[in-house]
Amino acid sequence: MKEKICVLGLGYIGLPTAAMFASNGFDIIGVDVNEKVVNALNKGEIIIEEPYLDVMVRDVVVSGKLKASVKPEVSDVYIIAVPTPINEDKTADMSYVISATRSIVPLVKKGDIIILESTSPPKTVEDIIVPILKESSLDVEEDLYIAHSPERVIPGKILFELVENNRIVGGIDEESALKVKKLYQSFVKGEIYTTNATTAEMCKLTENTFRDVNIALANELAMICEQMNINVWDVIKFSNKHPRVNLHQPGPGVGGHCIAVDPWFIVEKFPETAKMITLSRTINDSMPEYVFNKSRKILGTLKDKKVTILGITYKPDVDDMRESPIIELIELLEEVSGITISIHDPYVQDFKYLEKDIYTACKDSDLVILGVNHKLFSDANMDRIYKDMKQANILDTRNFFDEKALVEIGFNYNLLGKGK
Ligand code: SAJ
Repeated sequence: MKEKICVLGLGYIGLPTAAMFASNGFDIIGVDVNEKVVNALNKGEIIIEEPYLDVMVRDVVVSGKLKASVKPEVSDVYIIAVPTPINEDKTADMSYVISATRSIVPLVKKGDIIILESTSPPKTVEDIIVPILKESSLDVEEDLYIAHSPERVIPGKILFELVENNRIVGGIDEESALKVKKLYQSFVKGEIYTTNATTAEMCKLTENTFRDVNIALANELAMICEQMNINVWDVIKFSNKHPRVNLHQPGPGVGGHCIAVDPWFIVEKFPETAKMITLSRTINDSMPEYVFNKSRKILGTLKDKKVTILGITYKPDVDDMRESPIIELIELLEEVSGITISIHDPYVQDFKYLEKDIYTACKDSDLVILGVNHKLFSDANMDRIYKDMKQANILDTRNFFDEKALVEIGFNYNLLGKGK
């Protein structure tokens, strides 16, 4: 008999995970505190954008394998996939994890499996999950199987990566880890490595910190290369030809709910020791202001000018705006007196200054800033944009445009990380 699984949290991770288990024959009850999400889901609809997820969800709702509710139900497995946002003081807000865990205390029975998927500070399973579950009448270590199995999928490719990626399962004991490994093996094609819970927590944070530190290095190199009047994108491209070098790309900052956040979960626990991690966060967080200052230099002054931003999501080809550095850039621009801001993003339906049409957004503009390299932008007729702009200045923060082609049209092309 297949187990019944209760997935708590139906966001970017919980929902695809729930749908994936459901389409592999499990009975799933998906739980979310947001009634809108629950009602939509019970009609077979989803309110997030992720390729192929709508089709998969519709199928499993129609077949009765996935149902949604605002309250958890007695199940055999509980997967906690609620958000772990960051507080103002850069500590993790664990309130959703805590309340999700509390909500299953009255339901858990001997032999149940509890999995934390949410990215969490080290020792969350040991210091938060296990003590809360001890509020039940069970002998937690004896009766329950508990593990952390961090999600590692990338938005935009979630369904593919859920199946193909390797996975880590960190149990409170070996038996827990092996039980949870077996469960994920029902759909995961990648390797599943077992370890203890704290190691698994630290692996997830380390992966995203690795990326953040590398991006910070790329951003620092971008600023250095500008001062030397050379092109950082060439420096990175050619350096990466070395077999043991893998530099990341510079940009206007780091967004999303993962890379810009997770390193702080290590810093929170080890503020004195985590020096490089803290510095990397600071460098990446300073990039919107760097782009703002570069824009000012291009125009002399931003006062009374029209600035157009192409792309405001946190990365290309997604609708996700969480922690987008471009939003911070917009906030800086808003402080300039007399400025007109115009935005075009084909993935965003609802935001201030938004123009549905790229040409309207660029019309009479003094500066176009390419914030995110959505592939769709390559369809734009740059001749037409050039003709309609008041001053044909472009600031490309992603090395997206073909510099030669734009210069030929007549643009004053500026690239982040390249001096004039
Ligand atoms: N970025 C750069 N330069 C780069 C790469 C990225 O500036 O060279 C920026 C992007 O523009 C974006 C941000 O970093 O603003 C993060 O984007 P991303 O595509 O690197 O990562 P996320 O946040 O979408 O997803 C990451 C992934 N982690 C790793 O690749 C190690 C994903 O596998 C995780 O599951 C996800 O975080 C998560 O949920 O933690």
